[in-house]
Amino acid sequence: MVVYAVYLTLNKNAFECQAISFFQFCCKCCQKKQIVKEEYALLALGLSDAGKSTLLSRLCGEDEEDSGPTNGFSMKDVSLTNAILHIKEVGGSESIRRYWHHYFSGSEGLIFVVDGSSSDAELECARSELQTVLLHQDMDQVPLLVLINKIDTDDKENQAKLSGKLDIQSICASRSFMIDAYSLEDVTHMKMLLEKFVSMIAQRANSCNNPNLKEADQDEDVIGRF
Ligand SMILES: Nc1nc2c(ncn2[C@@H]2O[C@H](COP(=O)(O)OP(=O)(O)OP(=O)(O)O)[C@@H](O)[C@H]2O)c(=O)[nH]1
Ligand SMILES: [Mg+2]
Repeated sequence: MVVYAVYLTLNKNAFECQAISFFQFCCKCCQKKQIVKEEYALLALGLSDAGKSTLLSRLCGEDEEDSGPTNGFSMKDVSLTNAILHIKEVGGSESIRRYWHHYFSGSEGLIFVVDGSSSDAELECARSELQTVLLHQDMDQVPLLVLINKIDTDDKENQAKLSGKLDIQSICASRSFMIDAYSLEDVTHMKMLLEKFVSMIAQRANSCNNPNLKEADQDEDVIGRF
């Protein structure tokens, strides 16, 4: 060891080579530990006051003050264990809804937030707006995640009733979709739903690239349904 230290001291070049090798070794170790996450561009829509901004702030770990209605759009990056989501929220007021279609292009998944305490008329409005979105050519076969809030997440009967009123299954036809309720108090559950949704998006992308998988995937399309 002492002889080696003396050798390195005397031979500056050898010392530099050893230092570079050690540096390269450290870099390789760090690279191995890095988990490469897929990134997805998602769109978050829903009527005004549905809870989109609040949901995204909570997912980002922000102390959300009531920031008021979103005028135009806002962007948030949400980090999950399996992916990074770049989520664009567009305001849901009537005056903004007519511009929603400008934000469709490039979306790999749609999150549609519904206020579970809405009246029947409001639910019908949400259903009709969602249907219009899904019929747009830029949203063709884009996977859908419907998230219902402001209700008891254990009340499966009420959730099923809301799901029926939204009539998601028939407006989705062959599209991949999930529908579930969340509570702002349970961020882990919210993230778990998004992770499932990301897996659904990835699965659809794979089956589009490999048509042989398409038939086998069909039954797996509707997950997280009440
Ligand atoms: N009880 C309850 N209130 C919520 C929940 N999510 C949002 N809110 C409240 O609902 C109101 C509207 O929330 P926002 O997140 O601003 O709604 P938004 O969908 O972003 O509305 P726009 O930007 O106008 O389209 C706020 O007062 C929130 O505090 C929820 O899960 N439970
Ligand atoms: Mg908002």
